[in-house]
Amino acid sequence: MTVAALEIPFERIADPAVRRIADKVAAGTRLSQADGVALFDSRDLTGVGILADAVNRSRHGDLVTFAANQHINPTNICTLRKTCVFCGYARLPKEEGAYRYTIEQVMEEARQAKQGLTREFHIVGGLDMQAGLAYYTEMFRALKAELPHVHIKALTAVEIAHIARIEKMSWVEVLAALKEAGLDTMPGGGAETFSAAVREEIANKKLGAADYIGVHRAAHGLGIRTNSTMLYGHVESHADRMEHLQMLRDLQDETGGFLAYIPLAYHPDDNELGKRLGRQGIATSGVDDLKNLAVGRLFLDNFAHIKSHWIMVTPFVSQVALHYGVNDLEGTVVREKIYHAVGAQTTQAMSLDELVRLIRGAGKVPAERDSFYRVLRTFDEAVAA
Ligand code: V47
Ligand code: SF4
Repeated sequence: MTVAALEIPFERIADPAVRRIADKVAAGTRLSQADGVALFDSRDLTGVGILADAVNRSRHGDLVTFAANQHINPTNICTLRKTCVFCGYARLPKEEGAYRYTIEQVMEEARQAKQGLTREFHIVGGLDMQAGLAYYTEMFRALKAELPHVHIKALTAVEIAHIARIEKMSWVEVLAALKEAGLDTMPGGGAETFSAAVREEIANKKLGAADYIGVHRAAHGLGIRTNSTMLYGHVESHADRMEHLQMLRDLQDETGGFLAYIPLAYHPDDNELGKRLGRQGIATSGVDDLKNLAVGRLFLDNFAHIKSHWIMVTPFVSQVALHYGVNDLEGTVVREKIYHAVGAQTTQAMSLDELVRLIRGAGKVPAERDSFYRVLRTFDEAVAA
């Protein structure tokens, strides 16, 4: 989608290396992995941002979208609990804090959507041996029966491969059964960083890069659109980041099935890797957060949408990111009175009014979208729920 001509203010880009890349962008030449590394290496954050902003504006103008979604995590029991050393969420079955919802518990949580604005459930959890195909097909059927208007975005590629393994089925068979039960799209989690050396260090038992791509290819083949992610800010190099983005761009060339790219900032608290790196309390920097979003916008020329996850990088960095190539914001959006009534923390959800204010504060036009990025309503003036 192009809404305007690409206009790059070259004179505002200080670093000659970034200006050379701007020439390529202006000529419609694809960026190489080496270009991506040069952008990450450059100290001219402003120049990189100006370039990404120009590309974003040519595609989306001033429009910034968000979806009203509700996250549901049905189980935190995970067989990889000891080997994904960056994860603070998973538990072993008998460990304190371990839980697996019954379908009724999932429904109780989902019913909050009845009075609210929720149009999408984002459902992901651990690799739980007791959560096989029947658990999820029953869950999706129950959700669709009671809340048919809510889109189901569920299960990462890693969870799909796990279900396939425990059920002794192929990925395609699992995906087809889930689709039939109500699965609409899939989130992009589980990608981490594709480099084999990095995976060996942070997630040595997790589904490998080729299989993550394989599951997404299988989903796209069945008409299931998916998102993509990259976990950054741990032990990966700039070259590792670009190898990762190359694999995503290649699959997108092949299938066109990705909806969005979401770089995920590594959080070092309450996990083994953070302790090992001596990084507890030291999250990624705002500069690196903005760079990851901007380089994603520039390198992934075949992706329509770049999403910032404000829960991970703070609402303020996400707001600034709207000038660094980002056209979409992720995050639970619940009306204030509703999420306070159910006891949610303000740090886990943002009211619609707050989100709209944040986007407007960046000089942009907020718009609510559906899960396929179709605009449902724009907020030109007063917020009307
Ligand atoms: O795959 C785990 C990441 C992901 C940590 O597709 C961590 O729309 C930071 O993928 N620090 C799950 N990140 C979340 C995810 C996601 C989020 C929002 C939207 C979408 C989408 C997908 O969270 C995991 C992993 O990469 N993660 N531990 C951590 N310590
Ligand atoms: Fe955590 Fe997911 Fe790894 Fe399980 S597979 S330990 S839930 S990151």
